[in-house]
Amino acid sequence: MKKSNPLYQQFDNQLKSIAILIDPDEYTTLENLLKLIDLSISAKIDYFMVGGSLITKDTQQLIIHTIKHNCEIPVILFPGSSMHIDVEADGILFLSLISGRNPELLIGQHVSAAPLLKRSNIEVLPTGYMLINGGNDTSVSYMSGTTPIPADKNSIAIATALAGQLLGMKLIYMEAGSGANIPVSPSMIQAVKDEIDCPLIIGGGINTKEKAKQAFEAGADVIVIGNAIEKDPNLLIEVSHLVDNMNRELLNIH
Ligand code: 1GP
Repeated sequence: MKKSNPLYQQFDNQLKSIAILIDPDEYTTLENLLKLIDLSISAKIDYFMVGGSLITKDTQQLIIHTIKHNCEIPVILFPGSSMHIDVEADGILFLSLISGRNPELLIGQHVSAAPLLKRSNIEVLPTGYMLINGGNDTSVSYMSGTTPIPADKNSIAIATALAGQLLGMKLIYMEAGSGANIPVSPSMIQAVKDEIDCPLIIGGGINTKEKAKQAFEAGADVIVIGNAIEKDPNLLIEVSHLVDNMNRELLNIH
């Protein structure tokens, strides 16, 4: 028997959350990783996500192992392929790239990964993954061989997210791509959030507190920050205060 669904319950708790994305290819030193873990503990971040669309270094296992031994923050795999599974992780975004038409990323990789996942204790989080045009070419679009949804086509985003939900996906992740010039627009976030019932994750190009605030106010339940943390560690503290205030309001605590 698998354990119950603690991660999914956390995602579905109606509160705002922050996830830090660690790309194994961006790993520099153990010292820097430990600093990031300390910072994440003080900022009370909710999740670490580890992974990326192209992994060329063998650092993922070390990163996950180090996090698991230094804090209680859950580690969620953000895999680019079925080869990127690590049983030490707490959960996996079982991503189906529903904005694309690449069968490998809609079902193929999942078939390869399913037996290992079934035998593991990793909590599987079925996720409809949608690429949205962020104004520049991104690794994820190139590596997946798929065309992102145009940034101003809210109706396509809504229909795609709804299809994902009707197929049984438990989370929807709208992604402008790591380092996107333009994050997913508040208008698209709101349009999709108004139509779906499941938690909405937003990532790609969120590099200021204002962009984080806009995404949350538009309806994001979780925001994912990757690149920006390396450049400005204070951002994490700022966004954490923001989330804290928003959650206090949601819980009506003053
Ligand atoms: C990418 O959404 C994540 O998959 C994070 O993007 O690196 O731009 O924050 P950034």
